[in-house]
Formats: sequence, C-alpha cells, structure tokens
Amino acid sequence: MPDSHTHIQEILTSGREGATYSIRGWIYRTRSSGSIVFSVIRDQTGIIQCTIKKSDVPAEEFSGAQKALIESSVECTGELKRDERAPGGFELRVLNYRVVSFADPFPITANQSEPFLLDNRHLWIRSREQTAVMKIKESVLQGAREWFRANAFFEVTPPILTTNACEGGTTLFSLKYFGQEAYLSQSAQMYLEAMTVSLEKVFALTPSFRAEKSRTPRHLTEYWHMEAEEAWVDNAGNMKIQEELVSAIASAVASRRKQELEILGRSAGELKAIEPPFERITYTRAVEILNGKGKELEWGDDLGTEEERLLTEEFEKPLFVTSYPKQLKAFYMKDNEEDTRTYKCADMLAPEGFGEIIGGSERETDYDKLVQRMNEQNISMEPYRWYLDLRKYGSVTHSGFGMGIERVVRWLCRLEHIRDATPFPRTPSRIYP
Ligand code: NSS
Repeated sequence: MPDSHTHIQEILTSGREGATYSIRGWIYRTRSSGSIVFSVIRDQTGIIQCTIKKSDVPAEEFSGAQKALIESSVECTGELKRDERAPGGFELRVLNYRVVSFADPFPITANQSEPFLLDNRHLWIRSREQTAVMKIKESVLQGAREWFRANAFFEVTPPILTTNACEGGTTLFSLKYFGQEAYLSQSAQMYLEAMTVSLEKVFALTPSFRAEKSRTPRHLTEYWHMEAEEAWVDNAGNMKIQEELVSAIASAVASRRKQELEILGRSAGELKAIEPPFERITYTRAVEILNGKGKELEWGDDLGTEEERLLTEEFEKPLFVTSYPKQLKAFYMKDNEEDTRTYKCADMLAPEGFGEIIGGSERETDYDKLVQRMNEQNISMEPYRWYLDLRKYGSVTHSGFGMGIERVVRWLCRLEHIRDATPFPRTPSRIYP
C-alpha cells in the first residue's frame, strides 16, 4: 500500500509552497487562542507548525485540536506556507486534523530530577536529544558493519549463555542452566577465536554482561559489544584495524547525522578529523607521563578514569596504550618478547577523558603457556578444554578486540553519562523500565 503521508523533513526541504501534504505524528507543543490553534507536530524526522483555523476545518476537528494535549497522536493534512516565525521557516495551513489518540497530561516537563526521568525512560526517549542519540547509535552500528564488510570480515553469531568467564570471575552474572552453573557472556572472544579457523576474519555484535558494582559514568551492567577476531594478524595489525574502524565510524556519523550532532552541541567537522594514525604509547611511558603530571604511580598500578583523562587531555583523536603489565590483564594474551613483564595488547582511549573504548590483544597460541597461567591463577581447566583445544589443531598468530558501543556513542555525542547512550540502561540500581 503506498504511504500517503510525507515525513516532515521532506516537506521542509521541498519548500513547495502551496502544495498539500498529509503528515502523522505526535503533538510536540500546542497553544490555542479562540479561533486558532498552533499545534507543532513531530515525527521521527523533525517538527513542523500546523495552524488550524476554526473556519478551515470541520467543527469537531477544531474542538479536537483545542482539547488535544502534547504527545497526543494526530494525522493532519494542510497546505504548505512560508512563515519565517515557524520552526523550519514553513507551516501547514490545516484542512483536516484528526486526533488518533488523546494523551493524558504528559508527566515529563522541564526541570525534572534524573531519577524521575529514568523511571519514565519509556516516555523520555521521545525527547529530541534522546532521539538524536538513538539515530547516531544506529549510524555507529551501520558504519561499523559497512567497514567490516568492505574489509572481508564475516558477521557471526556467538552464544550468550556460556560456562566461560572470559574476563575473569568477579563480574559474572551467573544463572542455573538446567541445574548446571552457567553465565551471561562477558565477551564473545573465545568463540570468535574458534571461528577464525574457519573464516579467518570475523566480527560479532552481542550484548555483554558485567556485574560491575562500580557506579561510574562509563559502566553499564548490560552493553552492546562489537568484537572482531583476525587470523594471521599480530598486535600491530590489530591496532591498525581498530583505528581504521573507529575512523570509519566517526566519518559515517559525521556525514549522516549532522543535524543530530548539532542538537547535541557537537560538530560534524570534529568527527571528520578523527583519522588514522592514532598515537601509540606503552603503558610504561604512560606511567612516566602521568608521574610528570604530578601523579605518584608505581609501575603495575592500573590506570583509572583520572589517569586516562590526564593522558588524553591534549588529544583530539583516540590514543593507544600498549604493553600493559601482565597482572592487569587476562590470561589469554600473548607474551611480549620486548618486555617480558607485559603482554602484546592495547587499549584505545577516547580523547577528552572519555576513557577506554576498545580493549584488544594478540592471543597466546602456546598451549603450555596458557595452561601454566591458568594454574597460577587458579582457573579451572574444565570449562576451557575446548578453548585449549584450539592450540592443538593448527593454531596461528591471531588477534582481536572488543569495542563498547555505548562507550563510543557517549564519546561521539559527548554525553556526561553512559546511560544516555542506550534507551533502557541497566545499572546496579536500575532494571526498570
Ligand atoms: O573487558 S574488555 O576490555 N575486553 C574484552 O572483553 C575482550 N575479551 C574483548 C576482545 O578482545 N574480544 O571489554 C572490551 C570493551 C571495553 O573497552 C569497553 O569499551 C567495553 O567493552 N566495556 C564496557 N562498556 C560498558 N559498560 C561496561 N561495564 C563495560 N565493560 C567493558
């Protein structure tokens, strides 16, 4: 069935004065004065003022327009007229105005508390800012997928229910799987490693779960994780892939979401400038830089939010920190022959203190080394038999990484808190709505 309705943005850009259009959407603002109602309608593309004169429409339609509160859904038909005072420079002179559903008084008004807004998240996501973020997130995902496809990666579907603790036992959500202990996945990495042996280059977008009690502006308990794994690629090659991917994502957002970026106070030009190469420094150098800035770090200390902010404050592009001490990272990473205290790994830190957006490494291919580390760290071998098997049957150099989609969205949209990078955030204190 052909759609007889036109999206608002299309009407505004057509600028065809005198043309008749039908639109449908929700009342964004409304005011009435006697014989005239100004009803600003929004759809997913934008807003337009609809002017309803008592003399132009059937009587019951006029009284419907007068009664309808914001967020009522409407269909209306009207003639396009230039009006400099209206948003977008045009208005619709309404000929027909049908209220599809009269809304109750909308609970969300100006200056409401954060907890109230979060309790009403199902309604809050209609706001212009939230809508802009959701559209930008879509472009992040789309831009990433396009880059992977252009670079011969296969999209694959690893499981979410697992018995593996890829990123250590402390942040696992556990569940009973028909009487057996199982977990929600923290990372698809190990399954992706297995799939590289068939497909060589793979990526997956999955929800990942972290039972992190830390209430920070960059932690969710459920987030979308885009992970890639590449056979025949070392840590240096892995970093090249990451910087190209992130640049392609920024460029996709810059070219497709100019308007949404503006709503969030961000310019497309800033994102266009995020091009390879990104700077690379070792963890050891990072500690020196930080101590030069007045910190008192010991080699081996973890880099927290404040440290990441200090490291990236002068940068406009992300920064790689490489070769972390072994005690800070997971057991599956490859030994670094250049500094045996460290692994061949890298975290990508977003500029302006937005912090880590990617964690990646070359993977250990030596069966004995993996077993030794697992023994040292008291990791039970049983759930990992299949993972260790991969080292017995044609193991090759391989690397991979995981990118937190909401971390990337938070940075690109310059959001104060990661919860605004996802429509229904999950944090230690929130699982409703
Ligand atoms: O723990 S990571 O640093 N690394 C991994 O999970 C690897 N197994 C990935 C891989 O090599 N395939 O997490 C990767 C990224 C990290 O850089 C963040 O961007 C994001 O996942 N991440 C999170 N985002 C939001 N909330 C939380 N809690 C979170 N934890 C990690």
